[in-house]
Amino acid sequence: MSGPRLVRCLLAAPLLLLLALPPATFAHGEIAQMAGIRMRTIHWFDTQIEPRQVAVNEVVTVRGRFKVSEHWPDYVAKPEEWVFLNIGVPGPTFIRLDTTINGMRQLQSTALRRGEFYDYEVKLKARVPGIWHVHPLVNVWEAGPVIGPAHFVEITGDAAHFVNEAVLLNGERVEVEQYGLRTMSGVHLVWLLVGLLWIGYWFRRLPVMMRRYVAVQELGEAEAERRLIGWQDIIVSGLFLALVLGLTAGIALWANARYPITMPLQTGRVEAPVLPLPGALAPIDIEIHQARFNLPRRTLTLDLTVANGTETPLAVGQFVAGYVRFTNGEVVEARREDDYDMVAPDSLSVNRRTLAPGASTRLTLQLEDAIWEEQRLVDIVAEPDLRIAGLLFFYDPAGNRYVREIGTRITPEFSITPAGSEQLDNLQLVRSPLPGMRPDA
Ligand SMILES: [Cu+2]
Repeated sequence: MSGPRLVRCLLAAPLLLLLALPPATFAHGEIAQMAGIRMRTIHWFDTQIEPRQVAVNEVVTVRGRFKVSEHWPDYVAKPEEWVFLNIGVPGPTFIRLDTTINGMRQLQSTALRRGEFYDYEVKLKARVPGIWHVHPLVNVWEAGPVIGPAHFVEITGDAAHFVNEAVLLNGERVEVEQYGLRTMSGVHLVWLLVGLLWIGYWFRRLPVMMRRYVAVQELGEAEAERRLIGWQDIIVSGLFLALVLGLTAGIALWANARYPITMPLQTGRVEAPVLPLPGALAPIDIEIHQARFNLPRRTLTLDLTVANGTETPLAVGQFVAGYVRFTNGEVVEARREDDYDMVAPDSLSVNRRTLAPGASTRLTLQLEDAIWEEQRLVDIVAEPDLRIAGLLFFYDPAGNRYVREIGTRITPEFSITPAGSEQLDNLQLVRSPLPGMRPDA
């Protein structure tokens, strides 16, 4: 084998290997988004997607709550502009019957306020059989979708039995799946035919390209054009132009006569009302002293002081960042339903079991779970804004729940026991926290 050929073979070998061994797909769409965006935009909780098994035409309800983060990144378009609560499913496998946010119907775009809690409910009608991963999601204008936690819903039955009837404003009852479909196909076919005729005319004598190319090379552009395009071509082109304009006008006139009453798609937005979440009003103050993310241990350690202004002892039960929930097994019961369930049961540990009423307590919280890796939230250490946010849930002995959002810069650690970490902790205890370590609020 000659030298260059050998080199080419060697270069091609890894490519061939790639072709021969297609990599398995582990990613699941949602984790492609920047971790910082997922953890600092919408915090989803109390998500319910029920029932999980339905037949075609049956209704699935997606409901839950979310908080629009106070720590919304500066580089992401703001939710006070235009947002739309939607459902993330693979294609039109459901149709959406109704959506409400804080009890208000939401057919159009809406605006959400940072720092507020929202209750939502979406009713879906099963359309295409299969097993689908159903997420609630909020589309943010110019920022894209912010996805919520998902569950698999199985649709059984036959897609042919799907019914999507609607009564029009003129009283006509129509089946939306087929309504106007023949007209649309007809109009498309007409234009396809016009396009084919146009191409057919110019390609009627072969070869087309080479002959013209040679003429342009030999005669120059102006002379070639004069000789190649004759009177016949000009007349045919004129006829085509007249045909296109005539067809456009004709189809428009026909459509106006056939459908005399039409309504344009509605734009504009309706702003979702703000209703305070009872548990979010309790007098609990949190000061963050330090937040460290240990990459090899997949652990976030939060060093905080919690001032419990309520009249009851509290326990830290849950931390929700974006769509991921970290729960404290001693306080909150949680179960992982499938590999894509975004809950990490028993992943939250606290060095103090309860926070006495009326007192400030220094706490160390550890959130340790492989879910950081699975959901690619560890990528936060590679992002230009090392900051996270999340909701801390406290529980009293009566089972009442209190919520506070925290947000902070984090310090990444790249070895299991970073040198000097102990001394740093002691320093932090004595000194006031570094400016960068303070909560953003
Ligand atoms: Cu999914």
